[in-house]
Amino acid sequence: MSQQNLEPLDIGAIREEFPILEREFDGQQVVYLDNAATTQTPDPVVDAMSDYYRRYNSNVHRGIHHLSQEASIAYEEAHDRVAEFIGAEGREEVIFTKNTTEAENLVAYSWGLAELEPGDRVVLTEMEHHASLVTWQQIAHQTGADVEYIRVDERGRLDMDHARELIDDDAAVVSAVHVSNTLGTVNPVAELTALADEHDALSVIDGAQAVPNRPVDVGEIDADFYAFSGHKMAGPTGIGVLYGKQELLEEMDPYLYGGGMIRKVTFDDSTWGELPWKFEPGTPPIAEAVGLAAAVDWLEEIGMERIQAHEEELARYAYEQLDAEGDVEIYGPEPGPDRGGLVSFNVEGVHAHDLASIMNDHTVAVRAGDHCTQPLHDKLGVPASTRASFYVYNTREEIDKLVAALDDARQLFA
Ligand code: C6P
Repeated sequence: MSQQNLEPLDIGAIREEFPILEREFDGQQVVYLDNAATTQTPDPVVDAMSDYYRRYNSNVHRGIHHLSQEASIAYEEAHDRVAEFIGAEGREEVIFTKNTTEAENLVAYSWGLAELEPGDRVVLTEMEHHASLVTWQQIAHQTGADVEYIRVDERGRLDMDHARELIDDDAAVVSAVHVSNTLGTVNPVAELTALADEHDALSVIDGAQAVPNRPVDVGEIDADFYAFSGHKMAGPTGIGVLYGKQELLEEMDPYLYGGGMIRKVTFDDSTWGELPWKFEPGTPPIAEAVGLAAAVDWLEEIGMERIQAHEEELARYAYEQLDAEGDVEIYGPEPGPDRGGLVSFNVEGVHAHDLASIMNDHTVAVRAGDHCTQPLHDKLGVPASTRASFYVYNTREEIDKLVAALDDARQLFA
């Protein structure tokens, strides 16, 4: 994408909306580089949720009193806001779930259990997060379908020749991550959904690491389903989104049953309500929906292109600084348009957890572990990696602090 014409972000002003970033531990200000796990929440989002609790907290779709009406309108309009943000046709295509994981389970249980048969092929990628990998693996065990994985090459990119081999007429599902939470790779998801479509396979895209930091248009990607989480995009925990094409959602049975999702219930049977409520039984995440809509407003006001440009710039800087160290192995593609805003790495002779612990002594928050991509780490030949992941409020100076902390780790462990 062209970064030249984009006005740079006013990071100072943005940071003022995140009091948490001023916190200090042992006299050192926190450097938060664990944004792929959860991003921080700006004041306008916290204020929107606080306003809900202070002024119109009530259950939705159940009461005819004023408070319930206000809560219901806010909850419903949050669907509209998210639909507009991702280019969906309308609220019918936006289902609120608990998180990306639940969104993936909804598709796998509701569509997968009903439709998969022995001999069908479920095509995943070797860089899938456990949220889709484990889910489809288990549904395949239950239905007799086979799971195959599109290979990841030595630079952390998908082998698209292998994808074309696997996505043939036996393929029933293609489920792929948009941006890898471990390698940072931005996958050619529109190409994958087109291949799936050519062979009448269902396409499911995990957008947990994409929607927070780049413009995403589900119409352009043309996936049947697209999943993401509120807490990775400046929104609250406890809410995720499953986008689904309306005609598919109409045909599918619910994944969870209960109140709020039915049309008619008798002692013998039940029928289902309208979309999206058919997939949202029980009391939904109302305050969280209000917070998510506020997060979308906040992100759009900054501009998704500018956020993407800022993250790409930070990822490039971090990659180059770490690469210059000599004893650091970095996973995933070189900096460029197919690398998102995170860098996973290992320092020779230092375990990832020890490194993260030294980083914490410097008040630098990073994640160490397998990042819920165990099979990918097996393939990389390491049990764990350390990951620095960036967001709209991070700076080059924070990356310098991360790099400076490496020396301590070497002295202690290498
Ligand atoms: N990754 C991390 O990398 P939930 O926890 O349901 O909100 O999101 C699950 C999920 C699904 N797909 C991808 C690509 C993800 O990165 C994640 C969450 C976090 O630190 C936690 S493992």
